[in-house]
Amino acid sequence: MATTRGFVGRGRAARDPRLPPGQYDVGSSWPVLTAESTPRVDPERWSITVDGLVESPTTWNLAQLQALPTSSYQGDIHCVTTWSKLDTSFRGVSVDTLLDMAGVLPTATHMVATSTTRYRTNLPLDDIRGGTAWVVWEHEGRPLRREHGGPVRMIVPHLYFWKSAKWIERITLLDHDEPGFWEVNGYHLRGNPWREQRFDGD
Ligand SMILES: Nc1nc2c(c(=O)[nH]1)N[C@H]1C(S)=C(S)[C@@H](COP(=O)(O)O)O[C@H]1N2
Ligand SMILES: [Mo]
Repeated sequence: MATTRGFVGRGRAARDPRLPPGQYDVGSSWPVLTAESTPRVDPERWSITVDGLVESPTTWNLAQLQALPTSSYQGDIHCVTTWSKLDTSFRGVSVDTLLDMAGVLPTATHMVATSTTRYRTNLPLDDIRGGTAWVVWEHEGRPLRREHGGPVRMIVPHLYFWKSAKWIERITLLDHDEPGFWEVNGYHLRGNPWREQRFDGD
C-alpha cells in the first residue's frame, strides 16, 4: 500500500532523547502527586535531621540549611505515572554536604527519607552520593510551593520522582534496605526510569 513520505515522516516524529521509555513531556506544567493531605509546614519551625548510622546526628533549621554552600540542579524529572518535566531547575544544598557534616559510618548502605507527614521512601547510598541528590527550597528561582513540598523537599532526579520526598524532615542512614510508602505497595525498590523500574519485579 502506498503512503506519502510526508505522512510516514510525521508518524515517526523524533522522540526527545531526554524522555525515558514510556514517558511523555508535560511541557511547562508541573503536576502535583501527593498521597497524603498537603501539610502546612511553618518554615520558622521546620528542621531537617540526619541520623541513624552517622558519627554525629545533626539537625539544621532553615536558616542554618540556607547558610551552607548552595548547589543547583538543572535538568529533567520523571514520575512513574509517565509524566516527565524537562529542563527544570531547583536550588538547595547537596545531600552530600549534610552527610559529610554528620559523618556517615562505614556500615551504612541505605537511607530512608521521612516527611513531616510520615511519608517514607528508601534509597541506596550509591544513589544519593556524588552530587545526585539535593534538599531544595527553590524551584525556577521561586520559593518551592507548598503542594510541591515547600518549604523543603528532597530531589533525586535520576530516579522516578516518588523517591523525592516532599516536606522532608529526616534522613536516616541504615545498614539494610527498608521499603517506604510506595515500595511496600508494589513499587520498585530502586526506581530507575531508564530501566523502567516501575514495579516490584521490573
Ligand atoms: N511526602 C510526599 N512526598 C512525595 C509524594 C507524596 O505523596 N508525599 N509523592 C511522590 C511522587 S509519586 C512524586 S511523582 C513526586 C511528586 O512531586 P510533585 O507533586 O511536586 O510533582 O513527589 C514524591 N514525593
Ligand atoms: Mo510519582
